[in-house]
Amino acid sequence: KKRVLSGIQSSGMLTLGNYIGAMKNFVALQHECDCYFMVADLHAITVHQDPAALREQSEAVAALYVAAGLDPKQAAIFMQSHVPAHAELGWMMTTLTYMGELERMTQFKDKSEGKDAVGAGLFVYPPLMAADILLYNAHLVPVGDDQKQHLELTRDLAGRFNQRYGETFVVPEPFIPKVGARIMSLEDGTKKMSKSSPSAGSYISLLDAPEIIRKKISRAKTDLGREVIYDVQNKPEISNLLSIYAQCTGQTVEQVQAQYDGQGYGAFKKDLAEVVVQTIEPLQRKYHEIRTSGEIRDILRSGAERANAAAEATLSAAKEAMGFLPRG
Ligand code: AQP
Repeated sequence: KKRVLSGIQSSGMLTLGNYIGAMKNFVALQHECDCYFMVADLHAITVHQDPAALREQSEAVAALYVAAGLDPKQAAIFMQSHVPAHAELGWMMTTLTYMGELERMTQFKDKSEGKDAVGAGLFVYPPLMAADILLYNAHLVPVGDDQKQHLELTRDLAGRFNQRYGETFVVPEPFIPKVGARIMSLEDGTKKMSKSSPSAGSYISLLDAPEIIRKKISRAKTDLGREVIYDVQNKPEISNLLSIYAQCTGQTVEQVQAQYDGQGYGAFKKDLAEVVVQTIEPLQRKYHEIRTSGEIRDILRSGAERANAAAEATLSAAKEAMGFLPRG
């Protein structure tokens, strides 16, 4: 069986972008692969988090995994901070990484742009992400398009470690969806939909009430003209809405486009809102059941046990290869 590792930061409420770009694939892979899905709380603190909010968001992300269809009996669902090996191997990978490599990361450039105080954690985030993946010797990493560059660096670091210290890690492959790998902001079709955006109208949260979803979609920016056509270059906003529609209904973008041939943006957006509500409502029902039952703590406890067992074995091998003295 192929091994899979991925995660989502608990830096806010998950968006439709996280669902389409990442979580849907987590669910699809869980039966055929040996899966580990973490809530990336160590990554979340690369930007300041209020402690109470971080606790709530972390539990919420774990519950959303289950609500979206992850089965804790199949996949290990765990908090990154419950597996200390992440921080340890993260440090080891940081020492293998060049400053120049980190300076080239577009996510760092985007997130630090215009800020005068930028946390060092944001800069060294990629080697921690490499450690996350390499600890499980993951073959596949289901992520959205924005993580492609970090994954390339992970592959380079795995290769560098193996070359310097002997074969230790599996070099992982990205698993990126063909459509929906980059869902864009509802207010700007050139920017990624992001859970930590200061503007709530730019994203659909998985916990937004149906009326809010309808309002956000009706206000979503649309390109000039009135034809519902998929053309990312000239019509980025309507193309994004077409991808969302297609991803929620399981149709191709061409099918959706044909369905709205000759109809204006208004009719399309109205239907899109219903399609999104229908996708999210069952997930929300399940989410509230899970939160009320309190079962998430048990799920995380057993997930952490499985994850620690796998991660500690790899960490020991990596430490030995690097030349650390065994504790005896
Ligand atoms: N807009 C998106 N479209 C498709 N996929 C997306 N992902 C994120 N945004 C989109 C994918 O979701 C996974 C988890 O992302 P993350 O939490 O690790 O951080 P991120 O990529 O930086 O996502 P956000 O939502 O923008 O978070 P913040 O605002 O905290 O930085 C990844 O697989 C990602 O590709």
